[in-house]
Parts: sequence; C-alpha cells; structure tokens
Amino acid sequence: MDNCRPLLLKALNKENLSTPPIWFMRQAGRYMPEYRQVRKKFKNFLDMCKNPDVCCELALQPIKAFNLDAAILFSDILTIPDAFGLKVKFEENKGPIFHNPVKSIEDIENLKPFYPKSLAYVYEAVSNIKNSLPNNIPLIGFTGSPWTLAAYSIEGSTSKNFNKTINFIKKHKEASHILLAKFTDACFLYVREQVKSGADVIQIFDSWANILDESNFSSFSLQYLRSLISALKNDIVTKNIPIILFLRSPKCSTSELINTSTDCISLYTAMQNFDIDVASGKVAIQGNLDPKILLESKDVIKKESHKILNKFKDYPGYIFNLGHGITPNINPDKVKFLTDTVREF
Ligand code: 1CP
Repeated sequence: MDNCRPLLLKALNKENLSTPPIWFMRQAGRYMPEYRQVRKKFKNFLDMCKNPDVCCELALQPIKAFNLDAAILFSDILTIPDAFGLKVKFEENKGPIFHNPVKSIEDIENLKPFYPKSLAYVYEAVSNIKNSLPNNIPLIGFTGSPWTLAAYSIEGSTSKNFNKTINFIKKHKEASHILLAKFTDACFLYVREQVKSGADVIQIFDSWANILDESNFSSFSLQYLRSLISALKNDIVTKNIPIILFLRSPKCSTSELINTSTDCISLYTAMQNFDIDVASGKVAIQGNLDPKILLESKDVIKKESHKILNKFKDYPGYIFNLGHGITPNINPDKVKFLTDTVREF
C-alpha cells in the first residue's frame, strides 16, 4: 500500500528516499511549443487563466512530456489582486500591468472586499486538473505571499528594485499593514477553496522577499507568512495539507523560516547559505539547481545535478527542483535529460 503513496508526499513527510520526487517551477510555459500553440489564441494571459479547460490542458502538458512526480495548477499569483479590482493585464512578452494600482491610503481603505467566489475559475481549473491526473501524481495549488502580492499591487508592474513600493511602505506604514492583512485573509480563503477542489499540496511564492531589509522582511513579510501558515494549519479543511514555502533570498535566519511551521522550504538558486543541519528533521527541502544550467551541455547538466543530489542524498525529505522557474529560452530536450538524469542517479 505504502508503495502507492506519491513520492512527493513521502518527501514532504520528511522521509528519506532513494530517488527524490522531481517537478519544476514554471514546468508549464513558453519554453514548450505545445504551450505556445495554445497561448497564441489569447491576447491577455489572464483571459487564458480564466478558461478552466485550457488551464487543465496546460497543466498536463509537462506531465505528458516528462513524466514528472507532481503537477502544478496552471494559473498565476496575480489572480488575487485582480479579484480586489486592481485590473491586472498581461500582454504577450510583457510583465503584468495594473490599471488600478494602490497609490494612496484611500485606495487601501476603498479596496473592494475579496469574495473567494470571484476566483471560481481557478477552483474549477483545480478540479479539472485533479480529475485528469492519475492517482499517483499529486496536484500542487499555490498563492503568492501577502508581501509579494502587495509589492506588485503598489508598484503596478514588475520592477528591478520596487523603489515605489519601498517608499510607499516607509511613508504609509499603518496602511501598508492593513493591505497586507487584507491579502493574508484573501490568500487563506483562496488556498482553502483550492484544497476543497482537490489540491494536495500548497506552495506559497514570496518571490520579492529579497527587496526587504532584515527588519522590514520581518514586519512586512515574515509576520504575514506566519499568520497565513498558522491559519492553514488550524483550519479543518487545510490542516493536513503540506505547505512548501518559496522565498527569493530573504534576509532572515534558517530558524526563522522553520518557525513559520511550513513543511518544506523551496530554496532560491542563490540561497547557498541556508543551514541544512539546522533544517534537517524539521522541514523538507526543495531545489535548487540554477535554471541557467539548462542552457549548458548535457555533461554540465549531469555534473551540476549530481552535485545537488549528492548534497541532499541523506537529507530526510528532499524534492528535486530548480532554484527558480524554467525560462522561455530553455530547450525541452534538456528538461527531459535532466529528469532522466535525476531518476538514474
Ligand atoms: O507550471 C507553472 O508553474 C505554471 C503556473 C504559474 C505559476 C506557479 C504561472 C504561469 N505563474 C506562476 C507563479 C508566479 N507568477 C510567480 C511566482 C513564481 C516566480 O517567482 O516566478 C510570479 C512572481 C508571477 C508573476 C508573473 N506572471 C510574472 C513575473 C513578472 C515579473 O515580475 O518578472 C510573469 C511574466 C507572469 C506571467 C506568467 N505566469 C505563468 C506563465 C506561464 C506566464 C507567462 C505568460 C505568457 O505566456 O505570456
């Protein structure tokens, strides 16, 4: 019976496995020709996310192509700010653009309430994908972290250093905390609906943790990650769902990350100083091959993936992944080669 339990769930349970489960952040996306075929039918990327049948097709593409150990919901983290009325658009090859970004305290006070039902298209995609997957492939649902959602919502687009956002939180501290609390509640309700619809695991993306200094990370991000994870661990629907926390180079200690009560930490490429000895037995680890290695020769891919596999060989609960998402310039053959290399190790 135990042999049938999916590898990903065993690893998240901190079991030491002879072969780690493998999946990739951004495993569905522009690097795949079959994705580009579907993508060209939609001008605005979010319109594509609002079609649950298309999301199902896209989430299954990498499973069919590479026989991975987990599927991830096809959607985006910016569905929540869109549902708050900030009107998010993605034109092809451009990042997100907010038509109503948060510009003032009044904008925060006047935000319309979050109705979880307004994202029914996401939950429908979750149940479609879940119903199409074989039983041994778990489905990962996800949300952005409250901080990362707030950063996009204030900046109104992507940015190198999010200066506008950093100035805003300095100038409007109290209102920023109100915004973060609103996003935390929304993330909780959103994740809860994804779990009700069939998500087996949840990943939280704090992709812009890196732009905060130590004290701001603690008060504007970590605090809300802790409340979100604590709410999920105390809710009847979500309490047994493993949580993976991805953060881009946060300025905090390994213990502070473990103390969020997350089940797993997904290491960003540059997080080489993460203390594995402190984490061992407390959280599972996911990651963190540099996605750029996929541009190199097969020899280099093999050498670099073996380095990571050796590093985590005896770690209790290890999931093979990249340190960030697959980029559009990657050849899918290399992704297949990497997957085979990990399985043969
Ligand atoms: O297989 C999958 O992973 C697909 C599902 C998925 C996920 C989990 C997508 C589809 N986006 C995300 C999460 C996401 N979205 C994150 C967190 C992960 C990370 O750090 O990359 C972030 C920051 C976003 C925001 C976003 N959406 C960006 C980044 C903008 C920036 O600041 O640089 C972009 C370009 C998008 C669009 C998007 N989302 C997903 C895809 C396949 C695309 C490309 C859109 C296209 O085809 O035009």
